[in-house]
Amino acid sequence: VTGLVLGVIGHVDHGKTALVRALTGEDTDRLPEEKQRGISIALGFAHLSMGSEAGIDLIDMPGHERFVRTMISGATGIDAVLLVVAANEGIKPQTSEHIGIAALLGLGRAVVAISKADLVTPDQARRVADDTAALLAAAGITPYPPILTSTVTGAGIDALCRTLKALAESQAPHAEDGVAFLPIDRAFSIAGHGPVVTGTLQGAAVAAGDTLDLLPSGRTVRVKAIQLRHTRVAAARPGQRVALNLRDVDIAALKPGMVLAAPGTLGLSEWLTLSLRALDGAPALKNGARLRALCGTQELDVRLRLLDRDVLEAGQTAFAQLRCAETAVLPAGAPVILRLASPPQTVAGGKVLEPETRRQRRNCPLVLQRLADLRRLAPAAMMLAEVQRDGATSTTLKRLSLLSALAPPSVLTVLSTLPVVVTRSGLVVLRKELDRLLSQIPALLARHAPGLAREALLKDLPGTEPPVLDEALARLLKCAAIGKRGSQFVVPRFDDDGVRNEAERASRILETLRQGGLSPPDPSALVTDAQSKRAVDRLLRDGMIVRAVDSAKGREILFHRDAIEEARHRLTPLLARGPGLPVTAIGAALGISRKYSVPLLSHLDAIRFTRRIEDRRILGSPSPPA
Ligand SMILES: Nc1nc2c(ncn2[C@@H]2O[C@H](COP(=O)(O)OP(=O)(O)OP(=O)(O)O)[C@@H](O)[C@H]2O)c(=O)[nH]1
Ligand SMILES: [Mg+2]
Repeated sequence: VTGLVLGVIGHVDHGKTALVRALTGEDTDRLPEEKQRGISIALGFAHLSMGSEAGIDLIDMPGHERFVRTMISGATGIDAVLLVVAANEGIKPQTSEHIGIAALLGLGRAVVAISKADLVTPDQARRVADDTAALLAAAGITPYPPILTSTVTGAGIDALCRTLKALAESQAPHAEDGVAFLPIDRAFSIAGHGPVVTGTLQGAAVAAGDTLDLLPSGRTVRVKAIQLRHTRVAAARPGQRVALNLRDVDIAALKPGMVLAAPGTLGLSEWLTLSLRALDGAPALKNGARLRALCGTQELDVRLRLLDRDVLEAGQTAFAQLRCAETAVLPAGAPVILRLASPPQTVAGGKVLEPETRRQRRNCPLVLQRLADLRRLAPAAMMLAEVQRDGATSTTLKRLSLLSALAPPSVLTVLSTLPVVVTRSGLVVLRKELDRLLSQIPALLARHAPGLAREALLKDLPGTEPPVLDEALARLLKCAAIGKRGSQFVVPRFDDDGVRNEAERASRILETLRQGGLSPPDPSALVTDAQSKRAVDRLLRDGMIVRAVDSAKGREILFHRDAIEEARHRLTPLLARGPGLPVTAIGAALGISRKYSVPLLSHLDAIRFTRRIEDRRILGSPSPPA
């Protein structure tokens, strides 16, 4: 059981706050103004315990039409809704609008409470229940059978409670392999503790001590402590309502609508690309229309750019872009609700397909095909399509993480199942493109004595993208398959002139291994005679090089100690988070094949830098500072 965040929605005065109190004993109308006017203004938070750590977090939304924006900010990240409709009034405008918003947010699960059943006959109450169920069904939401309730007589409260628990028990766990993202819905300061922000955590877990980006300001903050329902915890998981006590930041710098995100994962979007749907009954939206966009707890002025039509009619689905007057901070997949400023009305909504993008050409088949892929394809197929379509110049690990909303280690895991290679610079290229170059370049150089410069190689290898050529050259240099003299790439000549003694031989082997990095030449190429064997033994004894063994294959590889250091340096951030990585993903991250990654990891396991759990590696016991 993972717990559930439930939004309580419905028209003003239909008894939402009264039901939350009957269920939880908590009064969520806390503000003096709420008491005085008898309506909810701010979001209310209450908790329905289920006897275990998992319970239901209720978010009591205001129903008044002036507070629909507040309702939308509260609906960010919720799992399901409790729709409240008063038996004496039946369906009213914000009943429909809230249902429309729930549907646009992609919420498929709902419980219906018909409130104030004490004020009408059972027949009348049942009619309202039937109307409500039909309205939800028309919006694509299948509710549990409606429950007739009264907070005056207590009727139906136990039944409602049981249904909510059934809903919570069937809640699927939230994925944790995304990018941690917290849209801030409240920010306040607690004497003696400092600034606190609250929200519904998404994407990935956050732990005390973590560093996060505060956006849009871009500053770095640290999580001092975490609370779930007033209880201090070491870490919070996606889908939970959290309160984060922060350090390295002043309360004045924290506002609702800002976002906390895992470092370096999210940027600012001036342009967002969306898959959009117009609500039934909404007025037609023209290309260029000015709208208010509500995304998470952010609210922005935007201009609509329809990519596949000139007018979006009620009920239609389209690809569109939003140009934001101020920058938005949203991951792919985040829901966006669009409203008219006046008269205020929810008209459309959808999901972000591509954050941090630029203006796209309208009515362009290539653009539309790509967007259809982004909307439709599972991560692996989507990533392969991106690499095939864009070539090496624009597909980076960072970009794929942004498009899939998966954390970089999870992207590497997906990529390890695909015929692609991740270069040192984080480019993702098709393996066959790189392999082609790895075989062509030495042959080409052999034909062009004394050698060729990079530009000449580019000209002689038509269709080659510069970053792929650079990766191929770097790999060939590393394994000494080619050499470099000045700006010329050459095929190496093997002459042992000048190698007069073992020490000189040792320094030469050491240099070859240093250049070979994480994919050095085979030991058999280095150890050719008794002298070179003695040299290698000495280097091993001195700790200058490391022997790593793939015991299953009975193969060994010699690494320069700098290469091992480099591997540790690059793997630490990737392994520090999440559930660890399989060998293939680690190989992809380091840009090396299994021939090198398997012995490397068995060495790293042996020195306790890594630890093996099933097919994955995590960081081993912390090594003492170097
Ligand atoms: N007779 C009767 N009155 C009720 C019942 N539930 C709530 N009320 C009354 O209806 C009024 C509105 O109740 P709230 O719970 O504040 O309504 P709400 O949906 O939270 O209103 P907003 O948050 O402003 O949208 C209050 O005066 C309640 O006492 C009920 O079951 N029976
Ligand atoms: Mg209320």
